[in-house]
Amino acid sequence: PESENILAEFKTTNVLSFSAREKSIFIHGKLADQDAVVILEKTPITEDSLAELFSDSRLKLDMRNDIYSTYRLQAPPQLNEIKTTVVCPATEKHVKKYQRQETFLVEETGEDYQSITLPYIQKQSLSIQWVYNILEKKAEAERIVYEDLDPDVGFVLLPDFKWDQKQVDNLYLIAITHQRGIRSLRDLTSEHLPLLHNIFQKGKAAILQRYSLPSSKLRVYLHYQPSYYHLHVHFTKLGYEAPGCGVERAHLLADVIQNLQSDPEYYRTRTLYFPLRADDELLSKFKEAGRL
Ligand code: M7G
Repeated sequence: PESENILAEFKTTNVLSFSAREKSIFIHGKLADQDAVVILEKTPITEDSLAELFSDSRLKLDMRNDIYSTYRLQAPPQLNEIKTTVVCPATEKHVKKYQRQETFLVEETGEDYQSITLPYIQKQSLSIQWVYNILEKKAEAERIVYEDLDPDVGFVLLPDFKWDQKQVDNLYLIAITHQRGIRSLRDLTSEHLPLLHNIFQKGKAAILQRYSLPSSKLRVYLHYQPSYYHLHVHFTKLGYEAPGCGVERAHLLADVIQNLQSDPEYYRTRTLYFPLRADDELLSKFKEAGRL
């Protein structure tokens, strides 16, 4: 569906980050007096589109030298789209999330979690209204790839909004649990093993069925710290370096399951390591507590 060009009114405040290699730019600005973050990203060129690209484009010669020549190809509009994400109204946390920043590794014991992290996330974390909208079919209902409605072990599997679904090479889905109140890895105990097994097995089966991608091609993991404190599992294509998926934040679901099998309280008690941005208030809390 077509919608009016809201970006005509967008006023740029500053560029949060830019990558020539990833062909993306993250911009902070105003949309009708509200803070907004806009992400623009050129999409990959797929093999399927080549025939159309070659036959329907205009080619302008830049230079020719011996056996070498370079051109500018003007692709037809449908093959030259820019994936655009708008967050509006954006909170200060959103602006920070997308700003390139130096990061520091934090060492969080089970006690640190109780005394520093938990009180902080209880008052400061990003809203998870978007998650409830998905679970209640108030948004993205038509995008759902698979759903298990069981209130305990059920979940919704759907494309992550980072994925435009045009090619399987950068496949990215998320499984969101129907059960509410599981904030993160830290809340998991052996009681949740049936839930985790269910997401793992049925998520992989649904992806095989829909995208013909076998589980040997999938990276299935949780983030700690996540940005949104409602349990969800990331499914990405192996080998695709999804943005924001640093090794320090990722915990493979297969490992999470095994760790809980060998110690029911594993994630309550272990020291966990994760990077935080220089301007993250949680980092200041760790500093204030003398833990950094
Ligand atoms: P996370 O580990 O909490 O945080 O993952 P991260 O964004 O720092 O990785 C949340 C995941 O949900 C991310 O992969 C987001 O791209 C994705 N996501 C966030 N929002 C607000 C939406 C949304 O509204 N719809 C969908 N489909 N995915 C979203």
